[in-house]
Amino acid sequence: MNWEMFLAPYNQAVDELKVKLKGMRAQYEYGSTHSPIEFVTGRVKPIQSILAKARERNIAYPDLEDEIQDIAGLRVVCQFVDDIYTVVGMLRQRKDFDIIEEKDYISKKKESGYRSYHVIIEYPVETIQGEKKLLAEIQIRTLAMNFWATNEHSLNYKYSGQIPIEVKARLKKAAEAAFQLDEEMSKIRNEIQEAQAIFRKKNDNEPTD
Ligand code: 0O2
Repeated sequence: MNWEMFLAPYNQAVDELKVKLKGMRAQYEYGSTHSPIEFVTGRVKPIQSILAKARERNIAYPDLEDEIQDIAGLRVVCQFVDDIYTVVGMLRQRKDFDIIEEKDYISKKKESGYRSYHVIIEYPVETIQGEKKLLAEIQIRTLAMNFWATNEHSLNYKYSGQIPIEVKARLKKAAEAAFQLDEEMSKIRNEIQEAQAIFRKKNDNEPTD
């Protein structure tokens, strides 16, 4: 198996999608309006993780491309829960990829406490052999959801997926706290955005050397 060749179009897709999603944020900034996107990250799944997922699910090589939807992964992090739905709405309108599935782990969180909105897309990459359509997963979540998921992911890694019960219980409490934080921030969203608009204006008016 030539991994470099297999992963090349996925690397290209992640690079291109990062530019496109960051471009959405930049367009809001030029207009000096609140951006629903706080930041964007992207990664190609490490080979070891692809192999582990394939082993776990009994997936053979030729089916990797169809069965593992997040070999190309993008993450859009937002300030507020409502921003997530604004981003999803914008993704639905785009003409440069097709959405093939949406997984709403916000209205229905996972057993672990995980919350996030996943959009699986079919993205065309131009290669020297012609167009290649591949799957990519865009995870859209708030800063609070991201904080929780990042920490839970580290613990899962540390304990090889077998997090002790007492740590699991704490993670559930933390997930509830993150949910409450999102709720409270949503309630004072207008106040926060007014303050941020004042900062933006002040920075725009300040002379640059
Ligand atoms: P990594 O290391 O982030 O790449 P499905 O077939 O739909 O049941 P699948 O294909 O795993 O399951 O899709 P799902 O559930 O949407 O999860 C895909 C990715 O979402 C995961 O990739 C994680 O990035 C994230 N995710 C899902 N559940 C959890 C969770 O409970 N905790 C955390 N921290 N992240 C989660 P990988 O390959 O698991 O991991």
